[in-house]
Amino acid sequence: NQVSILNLPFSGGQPKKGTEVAPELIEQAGVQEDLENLGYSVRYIQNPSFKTPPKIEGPSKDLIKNPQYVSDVCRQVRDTVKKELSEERLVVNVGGDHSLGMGTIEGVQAVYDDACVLWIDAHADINTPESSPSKNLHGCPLAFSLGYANPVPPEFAWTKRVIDEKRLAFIGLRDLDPQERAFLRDHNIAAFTMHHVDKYGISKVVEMALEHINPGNRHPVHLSFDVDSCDPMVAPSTGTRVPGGLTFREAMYICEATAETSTLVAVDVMEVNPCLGNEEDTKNTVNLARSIIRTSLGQTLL
Ligand code: DIR
Ligand code: MN
Ligand code: MN
Ligand code: MN
Repeated sequence: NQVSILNLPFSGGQPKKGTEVAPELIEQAGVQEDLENLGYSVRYIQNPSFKTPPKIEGPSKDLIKNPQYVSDVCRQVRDTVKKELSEERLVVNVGGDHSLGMGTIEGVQAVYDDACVLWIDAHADINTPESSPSKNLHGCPLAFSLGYANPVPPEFAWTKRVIDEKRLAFIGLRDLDPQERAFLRDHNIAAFTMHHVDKYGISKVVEMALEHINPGNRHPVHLSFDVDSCDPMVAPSTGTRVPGGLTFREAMYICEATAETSTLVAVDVMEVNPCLGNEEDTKNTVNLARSIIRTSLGQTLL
């Protein structure tokens, strides 16, 4: 029972400073002790070098923001995730903004090429650099992992189509851009919005999502959790708050149900921004991140 916590202090995929300080605060909240109490032996990996963006800009800077910086960091993340997983450790990726997802997915798929991805988010993060209205790369990671970016900007030539649409499901969606809707519909991707959570309840939604991507529990699961999937009352300190999100318990239920499958290999906790909101907001959002980690790694209420 070994787990590696990757501290990913990075905010280059979106314009608001602050997500780069989240991993440190989440760690200080007690994640390492939580996981040790669950019986894991923990390796804690710091990546302090992400903190200062190098003054480099790529050829695609008019198409998307910070392409070279995001690409360099995500590539390093891919390599670290790959290395830790290949030593038969679970990996907890603590962001940082969600552009990091292109690195965590590639790292997971390099070791478990049949792994499925459960993406918990208010957003689908499936914009291509061309379709993105914001030109922020945290809205694009899945387009790279699915091979939708055409052309692929030169900085991201290392990305590949590593997941199949049938191995991907979303929960929590409620803010989609036009091309994102088209991708989800045209490729028949299992996209559970907040409407579905209201209609069926969270337990049925999680069951349907897992049954779709992981029938018979035969595949490794990569859970990628953007805290903006949660309601702004639950996760106030995040960069793109959208009303009408998951409750704290609904978020925990997703983690509990994933843990119960015993197939989890990696979990990402992304988009905590401690610089947004007041002290209480930051404390609550950091604690949410801590709870997502320990619950998806097996902590139960009883
Ligand atoms: C929006 C917002 N769809 C974009 N995405 C966010 O910038 O592409 N993802 N905030 O978490
Ligand atoms: Mn996201
Ligand atoms: Mn694959
Ligand atoms: Mn989001």
